[in-house]
Amino acid sequence: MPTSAASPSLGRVLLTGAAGGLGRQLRTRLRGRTTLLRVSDVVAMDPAQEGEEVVQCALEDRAAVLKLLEGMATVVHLGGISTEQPFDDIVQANIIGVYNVYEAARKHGVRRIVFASSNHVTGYYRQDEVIDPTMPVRPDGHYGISKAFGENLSRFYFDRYGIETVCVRIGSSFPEPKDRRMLATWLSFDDLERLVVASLTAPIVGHTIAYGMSDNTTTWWDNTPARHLGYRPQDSSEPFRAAREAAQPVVDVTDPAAIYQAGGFVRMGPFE
Ligand code: NAI
Ligand code: 15L
Repeated sequence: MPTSAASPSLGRVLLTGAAGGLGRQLRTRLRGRTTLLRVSDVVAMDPAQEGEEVVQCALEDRAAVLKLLEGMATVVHLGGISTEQPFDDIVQANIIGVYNVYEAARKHGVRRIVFASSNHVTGYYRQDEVIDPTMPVRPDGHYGISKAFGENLSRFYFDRYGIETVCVRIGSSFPEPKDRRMLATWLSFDDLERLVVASLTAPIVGHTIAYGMSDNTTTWWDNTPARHLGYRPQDSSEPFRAAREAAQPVVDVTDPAAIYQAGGFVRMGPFE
C-alpha cells in the first residue's frame, strides 16, 4: 500500500460511526487521504463532500451492511454503543453489528479492519497494575464484553479467512482529559489519527491488539506487543495534570472507581 501523504494513499475506506465524537474527527482527518471515503451511521450525517459517500444504516441490518462494504478495501469500524447500556441494546449494535461487518468483509474480500475496541475489555485490572494486550481480558460490563466479542470475532476472521484487524482498545479520546483517571487513559485526537493511519498503513498487522493512548506519564498499559504498527504518540496528558489534580485533590482508595482501571464504569448497571 503506498503511503505518500501527497497523494491519496489510504484507498477505499469505510468509516462507520461517522456521526459520533470520534467519527466526526476521523471523517475530517481521513478525507483527502483516501480515493473514496464512505461514511456511515444509523443517524443522519453531514452531506457528502467531494470524494465521499454517505450511507445511513443500522449495523444490525445484515442486508444493508452487506451492501455497505461493497467495493471497500479497508474499514474503520467505530459504529456501535459506546457506553455501558442494557444488554439487549448492546447485543444489537455491538455483537450482531460487528458480526455483520465481518461477514460482509468476508464476502467482499475486504483486506483489513481497524476495530474500535475499548479499555473496558480489561477494565477490572487495577490502577496499580501495568498490563499489555497479551494478558487475559477482564471486561467490566456488557459494553466491555461486547468489545471482547469483537476482538475474538476478528481473531477468528483472521485465522480462518486472513482478514487482518487492528483492535484499538481506546482509552479516553476527548479534547482533554476530563478527570484524574484520564491522565492515564487519554488519547488526543491527533494521536487517534496517528494510530488509525498507522493501523491502516503498516505493511502487515495480522491480528493486533493495541491500547489507544497518548504518551502519558502515568500509564496502565504497555503497548510493546503492538510496536510493529509504528505508532508513536506525540501528545501527553501532562499539561492537564495540575488542573485535574486540583479539581480532585483527594482520591478515596477504597472506591472501586479508583481501584479499577474501568473507573466509574464499575458503578453502572445492573439495569433491571
Ligand atoms: P459515539 O457514541 O459518539 O459514536 C458512536 C456512533 O455509532 C454514533 O454516531 C452512533 O449513532 C453510532 N451507532 C450506534 N449504534 C449504531 C447502530 N446500531 N448502527 C449504526 N450506527 C450506530 O462514540 P465515540 O466516542 O465516537 O466512539 C467511537 C467508537 O470508539 C465506539 O465504538 C466506542 O465504543 C469506541 N471507543 C471510544 C472511546 C472514547 O474515548 N471516545 C473509548 C473507547 C472506545
Ligand atoms: C469508552 O469505551 C467510552 O466509549 C468512552 O465514552 C469513555 O468513557 C472511555 O471508554 C473511558 O474509559 O474513559
